[in-house]
This record gives sequence, C-alpha cells and structure tokens, in this order.
Amino acid sequence: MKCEEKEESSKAKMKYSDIISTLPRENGWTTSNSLYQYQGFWYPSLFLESIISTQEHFKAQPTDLIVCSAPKSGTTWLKALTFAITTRNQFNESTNPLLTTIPHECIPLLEYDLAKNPTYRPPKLPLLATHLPYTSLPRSILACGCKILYVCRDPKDTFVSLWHFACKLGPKDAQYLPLEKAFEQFCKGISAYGPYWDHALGYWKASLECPERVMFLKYEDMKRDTVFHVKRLAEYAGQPFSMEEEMEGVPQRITELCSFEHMSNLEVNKSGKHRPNSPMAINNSMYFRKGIVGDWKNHLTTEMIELLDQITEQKLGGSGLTFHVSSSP
Ligand code: PAP
Repeated sequence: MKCEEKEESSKAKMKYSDIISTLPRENGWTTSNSLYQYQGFWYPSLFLESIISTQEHFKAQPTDLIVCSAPKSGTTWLKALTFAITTRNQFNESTNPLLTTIPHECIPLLEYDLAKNPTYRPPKLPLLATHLPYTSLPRSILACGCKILYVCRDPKDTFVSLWHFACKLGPKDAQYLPLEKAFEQFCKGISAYGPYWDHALGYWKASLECPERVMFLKYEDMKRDTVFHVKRLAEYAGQPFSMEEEMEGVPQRITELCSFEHMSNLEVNKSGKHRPNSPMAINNSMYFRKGIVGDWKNHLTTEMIELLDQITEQKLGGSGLTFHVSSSP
C-alpha cells in the first residue's frame, strides 16, 4: 500500500471507530462478540466497519444481481442455485466449482469480501451477496437499477438455525447464550442483522413496489417445488432455460446439484473452511445442519411458538407477507 493510501485507510478507520463508539451496544450471542445498533439494525462488531465502508464505497453496476438475505434464511442454498443457473454454460457436471468450493466462496459478500476492494467482480459472474437490510443497501444498488433477489424463511426456523450456528461459532472456550436467552433477544430484534421481521419487510415492500427489480422468495416455497423456482430464477436472471435444456432436464439437474443432501455430503462442505486464516474462519459444515422446514418443533416450547407467531403477526400483519406453515407442534 502506498503512503497516501495508508494514511487514507487509517483516517477512515478512525472515522468508523468514532461512529461505532456512539452506537447502542448489546451482548452478542457468544461472549466473544457484541452487537451494535446502526441504522435501526443490529450488527456483529466484526462486520460493522466494513459495512459502513461498503455503504460509502461500493459502486453497483446495472448488470449486477445481488443475492440478499438475513442470516440463516437460505443464503447458502440461494447462492448455490443462482451460481449454478448463471454459470451453466461455463461448466459441465464434473467441472462445476460448487463440487469443490462452498457457495460462499463462489459469490462474494459485499460487506466483507468487497469492503477492501469495492470494484471487484468475480470473473464472468453477475452475482454478489449481502445480508444488509434494504434500507441500508449502498445507495448505488438502488440508483443503478440492478436486480435484487431476496430469500426469507419462517422466523421460527431462522431463529433455531441462528442459535445452533451461534453455539458453534467462536473460540472453544466461548460461552453461549442458552436457547431461552437467545430467544428473548431474537424477539426483541437483537440478533445479527435483526430485527428479523424488519429485514424481511423492507425487501417485501420493495418487491411489491418494484417486482421487476426485487424478487422475493420464501425458503418454504423453494423446498416445496425447487424445480419451479429454479426456472423462475433463471428467467429473472435473464437466462431462461431453452426448450432443449428443459427437455434435457437441466433445471432438475441444477436442483439436484444444489440440494441439501448433495451439497452437505460433498467433501469440501464436510471438512473445508470458509475464510481460513481470518478472524472470520468458519468450518463449512456449519452452513449445513438439517436443511428442513419445521425443525422449530423440536426446539421451541408451546409458549415460545405462540409468542413468535404473535410477534410475526404484529410485525407483518396487513403487509401480505405470511408463512404458511402450521404452528401446531
Ligand atoms: P448464512 O446466512 O450464514 O449463509 P444460510 O445458508 O442462510 O446461512 O442458513 C443456513 C441454513 O440453510 C441451515 O438451516 P438449518 O440450520 O435449519 O439446517 C442449513 O442447513 C440450510 N441449508 C444450507 N444449504 C442448504 C441447501 N442446499 N438446501 C436447503 N437448505 C440448506
């Protein structure tokens, strides 16, 4: 790094830590991590500097396709599907990078991977990803009219998934919030990139206002009929399947390649590490737990279920956004 660049970067760091020092803070779900409230949402301390920097510096291009989600609502799956769909003419079944690379390495995260290099684009790939809420997206994304994909999941399953993930995160000696405490925090909106409902609602409203620019998907619907959604995604990405591809079963093969059963059994996803040698190093296997709809029935009490459903109704009622999953345990 040149001298002036070094100076710029340390000035920016100081500016960001000044901003962060004024923000409301809460304990995170592990002892080693705090959450800060910024622009109405709670963010892990490790991400905050790069989030602010990304908001300032990222320049979207009209051809970008941004995969958006709150954590644990189907990101890994949607990344795999969109990657497989948009690169289907570049690779064959034995050379597909998804066989040897976790989807998170195939599609970079704006607020981490692009924070230091905001103009980077993966070669021959229109895809980028973010967990940022709609209202906090870098302005250039909204201004340039590029397309956005959002996946959302029943808050009960997202909570259970998030809690399991938090329990495996961090150093071995870190203390984790018991499920009951994490549940209280989640209900108050204090979870990574939460309040979860506000996150979903921002994209939901944008998708109603501008369906050609924001496509809203639900994990549960995708599970119910994945092939149908693979075709919708291909159309939305501007790469619809040809009659020939449909006859050859390409949408079905992409569905199979990206299925939980297939992906979770790949060696890279069983034993590899995401971002090795960084403070954010994570075992790839942590992104693949059960991959089902309704695991909340095995973890939440009747009272917890009622409370979460009530909050969901209060927050989303009247918006048209619902989760058609029976809440009886
Ligand atoms: P992230 O936001 O940290 O990237 P994300 O992928 O959104 O995580 O969420 C992980 C969940 O998606 C896990 O759910 P679970 O804890 O309820 O099991 C994970 O199992 C599930 N998941 C990962 N890959 C797939 C897939 N290919 N198909 C379906 N679900 C999947």
